[in-house]
Amino acid sequence: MSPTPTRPAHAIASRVEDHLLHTVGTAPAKATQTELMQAVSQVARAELSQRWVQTQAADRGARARRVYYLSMEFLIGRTLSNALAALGQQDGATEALGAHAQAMEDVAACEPDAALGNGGLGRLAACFLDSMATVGLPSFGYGIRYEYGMFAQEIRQGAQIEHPDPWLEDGTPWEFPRWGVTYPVRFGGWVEHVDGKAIWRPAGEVEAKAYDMVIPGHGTTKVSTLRLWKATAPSHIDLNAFNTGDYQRAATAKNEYENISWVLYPNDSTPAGRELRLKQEYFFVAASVQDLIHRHLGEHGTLTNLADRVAIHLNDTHPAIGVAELMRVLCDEHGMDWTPAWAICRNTFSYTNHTLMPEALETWPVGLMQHVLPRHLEIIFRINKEFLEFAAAFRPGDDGFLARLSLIDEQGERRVRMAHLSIVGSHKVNGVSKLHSDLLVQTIFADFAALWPERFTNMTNGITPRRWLSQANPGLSGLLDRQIGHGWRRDLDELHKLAAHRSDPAVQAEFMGIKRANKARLAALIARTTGVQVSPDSLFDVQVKRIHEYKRQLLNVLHVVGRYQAILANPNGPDGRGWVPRTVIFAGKAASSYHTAKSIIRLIHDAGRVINNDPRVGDLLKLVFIPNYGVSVAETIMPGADLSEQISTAGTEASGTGNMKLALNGALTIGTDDGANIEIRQAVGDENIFIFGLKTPQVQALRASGYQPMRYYESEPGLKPVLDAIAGGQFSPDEPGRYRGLVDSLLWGGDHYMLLADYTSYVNTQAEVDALYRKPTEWCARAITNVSGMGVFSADRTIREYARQIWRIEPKP
Ligand code: 26V
Repeated sequence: MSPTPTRPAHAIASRVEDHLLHTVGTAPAKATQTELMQAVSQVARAELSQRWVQTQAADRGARARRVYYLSMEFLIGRTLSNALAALGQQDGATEALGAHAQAMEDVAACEPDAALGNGGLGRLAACFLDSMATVGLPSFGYGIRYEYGMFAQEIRQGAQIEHPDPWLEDGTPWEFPRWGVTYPVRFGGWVEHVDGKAIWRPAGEVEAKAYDMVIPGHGTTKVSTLRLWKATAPSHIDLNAFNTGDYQRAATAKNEYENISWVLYPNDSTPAGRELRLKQEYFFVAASVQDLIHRHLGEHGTLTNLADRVAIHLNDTHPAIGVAELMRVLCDEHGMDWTPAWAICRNTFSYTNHTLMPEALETWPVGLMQHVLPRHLEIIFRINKEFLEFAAAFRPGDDGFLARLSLIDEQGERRVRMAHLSIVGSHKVNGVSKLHSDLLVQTIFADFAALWPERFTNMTNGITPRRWLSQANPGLSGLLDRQIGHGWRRDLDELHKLAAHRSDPAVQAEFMGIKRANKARLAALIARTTGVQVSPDSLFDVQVKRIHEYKRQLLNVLHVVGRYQAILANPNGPDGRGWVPRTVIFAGKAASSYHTAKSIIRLIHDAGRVINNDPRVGDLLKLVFIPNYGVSVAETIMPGADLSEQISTAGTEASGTGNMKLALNGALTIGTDDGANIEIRQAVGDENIFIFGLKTPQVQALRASGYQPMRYYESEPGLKPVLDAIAGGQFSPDEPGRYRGLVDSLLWGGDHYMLLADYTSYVNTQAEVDALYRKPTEWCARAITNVSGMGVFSADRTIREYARQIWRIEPKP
């Protein structure tokens, strides 16, 4: 593929000057980096705006079937470099900035991240938008325009401190406020039943205002739209208060409405059962449903063919109330009968599950739903009644079966199970890796799978190669362009061609040179953010992701402490050949109320302080934690990694996507037989990945037979001194008991994620990693093989599968 035709550089330069003067309002000669970022963004924005108008007109003209991707989270990151790449304006922009003696990289870094998501689920949604635009799928993303995104993480004395993220403070060049696209969203009140008709008498109302972000496709002029909703007070409300002169009351009232879109819920340790969260969910779903119905009626004039023209996708259960909302709109507002409405509903919706963790499955107290959405609760009860009648006929007399299937959990405080609503209301339900999809039908959704086996399917996750290779790793991209051509950006399977060069000395030398430069860049980031100097010649061992017990960052720390002790005990290395120098790099945020996760962050810092300052260790071992992990930080980390840590307990990580980003950038994986690691192993071959530890059935069997972590503590070589050092305060001499609880949760608390059972296998496999790293040409050949095998993990592949098998939309070639 030749990337989008490039505009003459001088044309871009003159437009930048123009925007500096007329849009930014500054003298071009005096423009700061931020002002230059603004001006260059405006140049790209204008071009994207044209593409947006053209795509919309084409889709409208074709009365295209569209997919609406409903997600509470879109973790976009920065937009400028991505937009310039899609428009073929990179060279022009670089040249224009050169005239101001500025580098593109520094100017682009002035843009704040749009961090409207927590982690994997939100970033996946952002990668999907990129792919939907690139494969030319008529599509909209719908979400919330949070005023405050994911909290910023500061580390103070080793502990995480959260700060608000006012990313919109200085405005963003990337949004298009859609004046006039506003919808009312109602809450509360009661329901009257008159002549068999339900009439909802809401107690309150807010307005949802549309703000669009244009999502450019790559190698195409197609774009997609991310429509985000902002909550505002209906104008008549505050006017009344102002008229009476009561400004204080007016301001308070306004806040009560507008707080709905203020802040992203950062809590993914346990779902927040807060009323405001439920209101957020309904707010963006109700606005989106009104918007898509308005568009559909404009094009088709009837709702009877809605399911033929519209696919609505639920990204996890957060938008699941949409099932009840669509029923309400069809029946109560458009007078449709229940049965045809229900058929439309089921044929329109599809749902992705992103986690097996029982504590993460969303439920809402019936009482709260009655209070916030009384009509929706009635609808959910009716859906449930008809569903349970159907299920009872399937397995007569089995009350346990019905109780497990019910949309209402009747144990204790009655709660609505949002996953059940999503499954019953959808025609397809998918997991995000083969293993995860299998486990869904074997475990948490087994009863539904017995009823409807054909409803369940797999869509293995993917990532966009534009951001995660082309943009993040220009060095490696250049090598690929020279060796296999440019086509991989739109057809990642082309990477296969690289395999033939895996042992070519010239290619290897270049590949290693690129990795070395990326590591130097990462080392500079580490020095800047942590003050620790690390050597780019050491093995860069990377674990970057949200901090969760099941992801087992603590297992990684146990290995680091074990290695520290071994270096002290044996300075000449385990076999007298010295130690392979390692830099162990962590990054990730802990949910603010997740104490164990925060304690793990603190332990990393405490252990790092001791190890990094021990003169006996020197460069042989460094332990660092890069603060404020997010999309932009990840773009520097991924290209600089040698080793990718994907060490969750088998059967707990739904897929992982960081595993794909790291392998795509030439890191070897050390990982468990979990999530997409399994498919990565299949893609790169067993010899090119380090898989260790218990497999899912073994985890299940060991748990069933009564796992006793203490046995491992007593018998596994090296484990006891590691745990004793941490628990005894060797790394926290100012507070020796600081990590007693953490260690006790392993020894006495059941070690739920079985760190101790996998410890020895992990440590032994790390020794294999060292052995391979001593042979640079062999390591390099394997790294190249990893890159060449990653084609299948393009989000373009994932989106084509969703389009064909779930949304029934054939993407335009
Ligand atoms: C996880 C957990 C884990 C235990 C405690 C409670 C809790 C609450 C929320 C979550 C995150 C659920 C949603 C999520 O982000 N899942 C991630 O989705 C990614 C994209 O499909 C996938 O690659 C990750 O494996 C999955 O964790």
